[in-house]
Amino acid sequence: MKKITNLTNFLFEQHTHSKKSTELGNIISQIVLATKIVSREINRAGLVDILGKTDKINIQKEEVQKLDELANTTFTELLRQSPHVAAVGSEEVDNIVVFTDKIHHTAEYIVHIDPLDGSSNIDVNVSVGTNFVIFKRKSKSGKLQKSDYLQAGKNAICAGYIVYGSSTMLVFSSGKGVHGFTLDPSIGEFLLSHENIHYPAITTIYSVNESYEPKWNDAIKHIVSEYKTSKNHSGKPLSARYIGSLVADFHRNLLKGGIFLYPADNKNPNGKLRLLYEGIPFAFLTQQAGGYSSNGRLDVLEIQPRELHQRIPFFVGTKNEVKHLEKLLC
Ligand code: AHM
Ligand code: MG
Repeated sequence: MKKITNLTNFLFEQHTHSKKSTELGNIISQIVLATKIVSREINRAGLVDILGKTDKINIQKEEVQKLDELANTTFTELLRQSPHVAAVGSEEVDNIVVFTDKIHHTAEYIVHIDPLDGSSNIDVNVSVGTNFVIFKRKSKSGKLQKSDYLQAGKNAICAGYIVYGSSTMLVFSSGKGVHGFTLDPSIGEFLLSHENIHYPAITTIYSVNESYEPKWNDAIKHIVSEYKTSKNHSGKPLSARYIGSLVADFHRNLLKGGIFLYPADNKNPNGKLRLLYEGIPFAFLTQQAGGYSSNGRLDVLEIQPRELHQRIPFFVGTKNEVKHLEKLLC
């Protein structure tokens, strides 16, 4: 019989019942509970009044969708219930949300989260996701410092994403490989379904929003044109696949072998995707899965964030293909 394990037991076993596994396990349980609620709401979104926009604009100057708001409130409030979470940085909120209740006095962890990624796909029944990364604060106690929540990805202790697709799947790493858990709705549990995920050796897919080509620089134009020929690093033309939900594009490329590109262009000189809760979670998982991520010059895990909503050009996928791209861009 196939081994049946849920996420918290798995984490507990991986970290040999240590203090870290108890604390992380508690935070992950809160994320799991929020995920089940958000997944339920997404599944019945067409039936109740939660599709469409609110009348708000977020810090990114984007219109806030009702599901964005619901996901943000659900994740933030459930993380607030964990005594180990000191603060949450969310795509939907201008500033870091610091928890100051009594239960958080000894809290040591910071969670950065994009509660609902792929907003443009919400209303059309296409996969969306949630991405998160967890850091441990650097200062031991007292007021939370910028240096506690603006940490480079190489310091992360755990990262993951949830893809709300034909099934709901949570993929995570706490530094000991990348593992996928699928929600079994009949029992309401995430069960281990993909143990030790690794990028395949061969790249078969490239993912980029090619409608922006007129705004790219010549190097990016050249690299993307190579993907359609045998001149790329893989030596064979690649297939194009682009969903427009980073989680779903990343998940497919991780399982099938692909490279995802969101370059800077002359409209977005720093790219579109945000370093802390979009770049770093996928960079961390990618490193654990044997891949590589770059902003075109540097390993994303080496970049020191200067601000909460900082944007970066983002290239992520199989190691050889991303390294090849980096060489052509430098
Ligand atoms: P969001 O966080 O507002 O949903 O934006 C991020 C999304 C990513 O999921 C996706 O990779 C990208 O934006 C798609 O952008 P574009 O529509 O410009 O291709
Ligand atoms: Mg996003």
